[in-house]
Amino acid sequence: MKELVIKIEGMMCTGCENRVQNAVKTIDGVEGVIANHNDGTVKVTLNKDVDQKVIEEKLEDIGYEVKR
Ligand SMILES: [Cu+2]
Repeated sequence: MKELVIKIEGMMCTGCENRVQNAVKTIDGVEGVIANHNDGTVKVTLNKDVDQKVIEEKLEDIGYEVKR
């Protein structure tokens, strides 16, 4: 089990957290997602190898800026 922590800009409320969580959960290999709008983190637990870029692109697709 691998965990990634990605920082993004633009989450303002728990609605955003849910939106992020639901979007990232659709990616194959993602076991769980916890988004926190207070610190802008998205913690992703993986059950197989997933390129971090795939997750970052998904976050950008739904309108958040990934901090690299
Ligand atoms: Cu929001």
